[in-house]
Amino acid sequence: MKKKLLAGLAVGMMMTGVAAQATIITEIEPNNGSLTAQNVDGFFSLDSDANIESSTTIPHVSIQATGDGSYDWFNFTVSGSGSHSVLLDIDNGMNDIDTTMWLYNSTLGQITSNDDHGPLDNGSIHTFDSWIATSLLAGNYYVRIAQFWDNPVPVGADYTLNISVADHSTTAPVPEPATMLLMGTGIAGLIGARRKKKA
Ligand SMILES: [Ca+2]
Ligand SMILES: [Ca+2]
Ligand SMILES: [Ca+2]
Ligand SMILES: [Ca+2]
Repeated sequence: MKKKLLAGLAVGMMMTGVAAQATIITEIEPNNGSLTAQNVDGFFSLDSDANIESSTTIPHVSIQATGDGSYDWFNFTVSGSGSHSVLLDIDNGMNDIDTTMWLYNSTLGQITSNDDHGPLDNGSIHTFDSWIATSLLAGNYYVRIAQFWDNPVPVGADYTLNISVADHSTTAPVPEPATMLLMGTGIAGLIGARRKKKA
């Protein structure tokens, strides 16, 4: 019983460490309209991610989303003078969902939309995954995800939305030593539990 508890703790700590490094956040429902859009401003980082263009130089956030039969709205801010490059990249949509993606300004004026994108980028296995590369002035913006052409995201259909915004502020990374210490403690606990059983 104790050993199982320790093993669970160790795995939990390791998963926490990995999640913090990869900067993947989970979609929070209900985000079915602009009023309940999920704001992602607090989760940008420069963590290396092969599925995201220029991940170590352009701040980005990854949202792991799972459909529940509703539209999915997300909200982010662009800051600073002049225009800033912004990339909205759907990965892992297909074969679950043929996405369509809309970009709106703060007053819900449509800026652009995209259905499919080619050639394939890292993280997508089909050109049906959406992609918007644009340049935006400072302001608040909305992204809406639908199933082609304009239908709610089907129940259980999952996808990843990567939002990259040049010059976006990044969150302080989880301190490496603390993560390593947590993982170490978990592993030490596991070894201790095994030794006790053998003795
Ligand atoms: Ca990608
Ligand atoms: Ca939703
Ligand atoms: Ca993609
Ligand atoms: Ca599409």
